[in-house]
Amino acid sequence: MKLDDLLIQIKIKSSFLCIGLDTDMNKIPKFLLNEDDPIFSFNKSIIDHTNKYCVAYKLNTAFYESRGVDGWASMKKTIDYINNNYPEIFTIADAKRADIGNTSKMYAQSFFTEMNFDSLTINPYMGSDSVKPFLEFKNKITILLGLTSNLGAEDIQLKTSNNDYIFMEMIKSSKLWGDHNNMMYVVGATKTEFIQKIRREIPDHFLLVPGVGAQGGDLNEVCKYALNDNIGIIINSSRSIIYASTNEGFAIAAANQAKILQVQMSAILDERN
Ligand code: NUP
Repeated sequence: MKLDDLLIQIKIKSSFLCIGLDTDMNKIPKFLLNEDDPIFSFNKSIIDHTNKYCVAYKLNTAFYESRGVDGWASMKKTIDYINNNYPEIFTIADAKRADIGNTSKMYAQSFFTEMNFDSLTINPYMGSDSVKPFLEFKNKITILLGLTSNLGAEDIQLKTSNNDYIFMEMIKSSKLWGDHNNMMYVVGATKTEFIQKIRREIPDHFLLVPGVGAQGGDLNEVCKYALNDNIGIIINSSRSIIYASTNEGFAIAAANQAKILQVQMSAILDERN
């Protein structure tokens, strides 16, 4: 999928919402546990009920990998289901990979070719040779961790070096490895005070912004600083949407939560036009 297609979806749906399918066996409704593949059954219902409000689904691979071979099968079934039924939706494997170049190539093949995700999150701190193999895949997007949402971002990313933050040094270097057509950056919604600075450095790149919802990030605050002339952001929320309810109506409850965010996004987009 190309970024142009994502932009078209954002305009059609008046939404830049990404729903995180961080599907946890301990949190899904109990009645689903009798199904052959409870994780897939849960995801399928959530996808069928929420797709009109979002432009992307992000599968954090930890929730699948933690269940071994069965989890990988649920992940593959979910991605195939999205690709076959809602091909317009942008898909993200949140796996935070990267290694020496020879190994990165294998990660890229795994998530881009075998699993058929549109994009993959990667940890850029091993440098250009660890990132370039991902960028060689046509029509796939590599999403670099820019500034993460967690408290521990202060431990290293927000320390300074050469009079700037370490994460800014990383962005300044890494933006030269590809371009805004094949790279995006993750910026946590809990770190809005840094978004203006990030936007000055990478005005054209899409930002994937997690942390709205359960982590307390504020949608309006993020948009104030992160939106660019081409919209340029996808906002992810996982737990606040998919676990809105654990009873029979769980997928409808998730859709209601997604719609609340979509309506807010639509108002923000209208205000800019
Ligand atoms: O900086 C990051 N913060 C973050 O929460 C980078 C991420 N990839 N994430 C992921 O986004 C996190 O691992 C989870 O999959 C999702 C946020 O979920 P929630 O807090 O909306 O439930």
